[in-house]
Amino acid sequence: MCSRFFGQKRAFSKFLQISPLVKEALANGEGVVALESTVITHGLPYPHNLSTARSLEQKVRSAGSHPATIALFDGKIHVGLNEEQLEQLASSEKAVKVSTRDIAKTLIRKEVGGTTVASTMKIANACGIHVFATGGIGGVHRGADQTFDISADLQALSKTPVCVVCSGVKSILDIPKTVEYLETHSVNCVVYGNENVFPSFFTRKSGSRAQFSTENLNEVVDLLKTSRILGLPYGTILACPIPEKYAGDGDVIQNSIDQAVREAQERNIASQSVTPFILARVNELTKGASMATNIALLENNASIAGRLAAKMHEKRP
Ligand code: PSU
Repeated sequence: MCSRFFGQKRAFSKFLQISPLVKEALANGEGVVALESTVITHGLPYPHNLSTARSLEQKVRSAGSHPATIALFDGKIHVGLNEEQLEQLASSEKAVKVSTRDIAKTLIRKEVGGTTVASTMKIANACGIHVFATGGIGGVHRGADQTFDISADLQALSKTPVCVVCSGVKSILDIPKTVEYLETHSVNCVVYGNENVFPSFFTRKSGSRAQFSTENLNEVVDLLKTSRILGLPYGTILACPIPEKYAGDGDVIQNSIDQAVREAQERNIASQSVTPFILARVNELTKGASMATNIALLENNASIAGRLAAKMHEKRP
């Protein structure tokens, strides 16, 4: 496990550009939270993407940890962005979506790239960052029995010992199959709350159960540390239902999602373009309500991740 970690760090080091603040926080053993950037480049429109990127970093800081937003540009993997870099990323019209497969190609072409959950996990792990916050992970797409469309996020979760704090997966995906896949691939799947029901992104509940639920972040810290001690290479999902007061009107959002999924099929939109298309279309159909909900849950997850990362370094009796 250890040699694997150092091996990966060495392999990435030629391309890693870790910001001085993140470097110092890691060296001092302080909490660091990785933040993905596909949500900036493809998930939210400008300028909401920029204000959200800033507010997520602020939520992590207020919770006692350091943010490390991850993105690719100029042939480097940047971990921790300054204000100018955030602005550049948010306003780039040429940014590509970078899953694990695309890291090398984006580096050699020196493209601007927003990292998905999968690639952000790999990069975070190579830097020794164990906690990562996002909105939703990719999963098994509806109709995957025909299309084979399964997000590389699930593979990364099965092979990368990083904790992803998220609100589950959107019901644009097949939630029961996604949860089943996670179980098959030994990914810890914990609901943060008092009820063991896997959340459904915009709404608090799907019909699926997770591995267990807990209201105690110290228990999550123990789970992560014990998994590491055991040398288990799998990731962990900490699924956080959106706070009640922000939860969307489930029926309205569900109808919009169903319509957007139908339109994506009719227009033959496939592969990496499916999620961005559906997100944008659902936002149009809900007249912006889905974006406000999306931002609220992103911020909530960043706060929880900030608290979790800080607790990873707390001394307990
Ligand atoms: N879910 C969202 N918003 C997003 C994504 C997922 O609600 O922006 C992004 C994440 O970066 C996730 C990626 O890792 O989409 C998954 O894409 P794909 O299904 O192409 O692997």
